[in-house]
Amino acid sequence: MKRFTQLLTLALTAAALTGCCATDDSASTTTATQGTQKNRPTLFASFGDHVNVPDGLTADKQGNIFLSVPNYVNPAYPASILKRDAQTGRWSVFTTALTHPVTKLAAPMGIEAGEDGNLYYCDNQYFFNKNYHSRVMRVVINKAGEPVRIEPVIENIKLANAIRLRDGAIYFTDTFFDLAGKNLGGVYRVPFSAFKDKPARILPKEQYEKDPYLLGVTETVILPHRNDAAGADGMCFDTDGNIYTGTFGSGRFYTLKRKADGTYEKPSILFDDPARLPCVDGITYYAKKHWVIITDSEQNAVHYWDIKSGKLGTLWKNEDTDGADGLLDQPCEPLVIDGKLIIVNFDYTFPGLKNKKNDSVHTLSVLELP
Ligand SMILES: [Ca+2]
Ligand SMILES: [Ca+2]
Ligand SMILES: [Ca+2]
Repeated sequence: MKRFTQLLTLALTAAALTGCCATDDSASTTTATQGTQKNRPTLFASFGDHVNVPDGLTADKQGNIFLSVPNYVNPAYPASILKRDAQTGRWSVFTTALTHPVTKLAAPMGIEAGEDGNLYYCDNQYFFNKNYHSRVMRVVINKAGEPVRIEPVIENIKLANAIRLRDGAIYFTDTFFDLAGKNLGGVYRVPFSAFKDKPARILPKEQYEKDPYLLGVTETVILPHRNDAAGADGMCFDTDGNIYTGTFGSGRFYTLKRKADGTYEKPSILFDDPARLPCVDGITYYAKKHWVIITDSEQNAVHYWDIKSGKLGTLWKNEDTDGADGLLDQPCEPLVIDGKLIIVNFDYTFPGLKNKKNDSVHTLSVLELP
């Protein structure tokens, strides 16, 4: 795999030299189109078509950043995981993603660096086949930091979306249950012990109430201008281990409170006003302010939930754009690193979003956190 990755990196470097190179921290000179004028995002990175749809972000202990790249717009470019070297700031292909034996495609979404030195990611097969082909995958990494192999650890998922690791378990969201009359999504917890010998399997959705791995469900109230039933999308913990999640289709924002014994209360709604928050995509925790940061794919916005005051605020919002100057173009996963917020622009549009075009500019944005 190392040799293949090196060859691919060389090929992509050559492509970059002909006009699609990644850049960091480029200053922006154009003015904002709309929204809160402070916190204006700037361009963090821009890629050629080998990154035609990026999604997830994580950082390892050394500060290297990993970006998952499902490439839904043009899967002729293989789905992959890119790495930004903490020392040089250079991007390269860390590995291509493992394809599914039925769909022959891969689609890495939420990604998290584990304490064990490996990478874990959600493989979203739902856009190719809705019949439970999505999985949680592990990229096994050796002591030299090179990827050795990729293997499934959790199977039988509908739309594996966000992933977090904590207390010896994988937590992930499944965005669709596809049960008639109920627009459900779910948050799952699968301990590492459950996939020691072979991949763990969650139950089919008809049996969700009996699934020992299911922590709780979300419910989406469909917005007419979107007609999107998508449920639980992003997910994070705060320092006390409480979980936050929200629905992509309607922006209903939930918490699952951690009990003293380490189990979780059922989800309770913290905020439910689609006029202000119509869509929850990526979620991350900003410890310094005790905020949950939320990207809003519909409105090209970044919001925050102030846990102490129980109020929603907006850091930034802009109109439709291709993102070339760093503005948001259907923002998905955010990452807090070194006092900055890096935001991936998914730019793979769905009905009713501000983003009207899967354009040819593929970017990450960055904004300074207060
Ligand atoms: Ca997502
Ligand atoms: Ca774009
Ligand atoms: Ca766009």
